[in-house]
Amino acid sequence: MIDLRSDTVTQPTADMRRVMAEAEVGDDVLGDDPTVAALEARTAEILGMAAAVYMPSGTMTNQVAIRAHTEPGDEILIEANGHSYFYEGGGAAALSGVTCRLLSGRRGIFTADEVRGALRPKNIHFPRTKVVCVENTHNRGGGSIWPMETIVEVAAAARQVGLKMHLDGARLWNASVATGIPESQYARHFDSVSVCFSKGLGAPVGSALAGSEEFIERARRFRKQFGGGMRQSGIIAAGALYALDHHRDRLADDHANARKLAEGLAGSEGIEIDPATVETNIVILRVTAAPAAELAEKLRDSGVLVLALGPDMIRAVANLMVSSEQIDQALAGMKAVFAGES
Ligand code: TLP
Repeated sequence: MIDLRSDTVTQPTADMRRVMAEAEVGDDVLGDDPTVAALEARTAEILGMAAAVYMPSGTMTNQVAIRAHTEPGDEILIEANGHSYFYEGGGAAALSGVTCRLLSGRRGIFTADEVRGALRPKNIHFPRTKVVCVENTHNRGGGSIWPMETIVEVAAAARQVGLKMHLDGARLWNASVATGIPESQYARHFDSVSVCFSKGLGAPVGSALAGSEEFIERARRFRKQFGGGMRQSGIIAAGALYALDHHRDRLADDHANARKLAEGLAGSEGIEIDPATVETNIVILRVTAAPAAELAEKLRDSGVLVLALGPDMIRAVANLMVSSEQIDQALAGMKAVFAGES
């Protein structure tokens, strides 16, 4: 099987497993795990932020960030396809008691004017808006990269009225590799940044939330409250540390593979894809021949795994487990299925 469902399917390499097996560990809830502490320090350093805290998942880092920036009854601004709204089980409502005001972006990207348009006067009738959530790269936007000038403008609009900025940077590594802009240059426009180790980087578990010392201290309290305090978690943090130092640059291979897939599929019967929109490792296809779920089933029969993300939307994600040769094989299978030949 050629597994293009997600970059979350990536498995730890032999070298990564070796480092994990030998990791020094301790009880992290008691502050005793040296490997977790090293991962948190390294993440904060890469992002140019004061502190970071390790958690089991990207969902938890986003939800803890929302909780730490708000109080029940507040409101957050997020794009309508944003992961923290779309794919986190209604966590913002359930765990933080906040409402989501949805902005309609283009490929996940919205403007400062759209933020300004959503601002409310100070009045007892309204929820208090607290934070603007940005996702870079944007998952349902097709791995799209936020232009730096748009980030700067959105951050300025937010700051002007005292709103905080949160970055869901699950795939910030991909944005940095694609643009050559260091992660820290993106991060400096945000009050909190969530990054994932278990996607393109190939580590088995975990994400980190970074921010000021004070913010991270507050986040640690909510991590515990949400059940994310871990013991001897250095064994998984070691995989993440290894990935930070060894697997970031190789994301360029995934980007090349995604581009190759998109270029190979462009113009095929039964689908719409503009390869110029493929900026990182995610390829989103509009399918016209049959419902996406049906096509995904047929692709499975021909040895290619993808996800149907909507009635006419299929996502293929290049990742560490898929070689350039396998992309060629996947291409042949996909073309046949989309053309109704198998
Ligand atoms: N995304 C997963 C699914 O949940 C859709 C995927 O396969 O892409 N932020 C972004 C931008 C994400 O894409 C994801 C995972 C998360 C946060 C959540 O990370 P986890 O899965 O660790 O909770």
